Amino acid sequence: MPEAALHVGSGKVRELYALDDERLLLVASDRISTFDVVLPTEIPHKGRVLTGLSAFWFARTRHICANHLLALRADGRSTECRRLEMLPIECVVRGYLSGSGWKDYTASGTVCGHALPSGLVESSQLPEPIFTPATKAATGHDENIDRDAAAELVGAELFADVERVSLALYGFAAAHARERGIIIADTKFEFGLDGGTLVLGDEALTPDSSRFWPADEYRPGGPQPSFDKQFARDYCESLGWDKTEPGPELPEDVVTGTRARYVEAFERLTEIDFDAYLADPEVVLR
Ligand code: PZK
Repeated sequence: MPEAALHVGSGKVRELYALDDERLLLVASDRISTFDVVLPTEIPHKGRVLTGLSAFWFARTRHICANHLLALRADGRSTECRRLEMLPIECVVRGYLSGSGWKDYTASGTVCGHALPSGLVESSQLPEPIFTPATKAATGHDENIDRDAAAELVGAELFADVERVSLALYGFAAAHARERGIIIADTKFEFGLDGGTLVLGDEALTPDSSRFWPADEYRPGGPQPSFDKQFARDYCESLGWDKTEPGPELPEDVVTGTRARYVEAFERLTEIDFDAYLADPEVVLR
């Protein structure tokens, strides 16, 4: 637990504390959400998997963009971060057509002002990755916005920077993951400013901030199985649950299978044994 730290925010599955004026502590829990509802059953080590993966990407993308990571704590689930002035947009990059991108394409043939070729199907790979910013909705869901609206919110110069950096981060990570059997279909970055410098914040390139798909099961033309959450989703669907609060408890075999998939994603992407991470989290930074 954080020592004398003020709780400053809660996400669905994470907590944020202030350490001092310059530093925050981001703590990832083992909670899991499906269909946007947090379930009552935890997935052991899920928070450590996400924290370790995020730290791994921060360490390996410093040549592309500075990031907020100051220290990874020995518990493996807490990161000390530089406090930033966060930008008011979600920086989403899509390499494949899924979720709200697919929905917008079916309605208009465009996503966030990007005109896309006709004939694409659900989960199609895009001719090239696109930057599709969204507003941060206080309640409910983020709303996709076009480049003019995003540039209005952050300024034209900063918009150009976050677009270029987001595409470079996604390109680097998607190529790394694809070589290891994982498709990163899309991902969301959050940036902030430190002085005038653009800095990558939040968690990055985790299964909670991205869609991870098993490459060997990729079949465009419909929704793809989630690398990490598919067992939990399938179980929830099998119950006929109406996807409103409260979510169902997960049985032990679903918990075990889901945990194994998170650990598999970690080990494939980092090429580090997860037990080695638990023994010494800083292995992901080296
Ligand atoms: C910041 N959030 C999201 C909300 C969470 C996370 N480095 C930073 N500097 C300033 N603010 C933030 C960050 C980061 N990361 C992130 N909100 C503010 C959030 C609630 C719980 F765990």
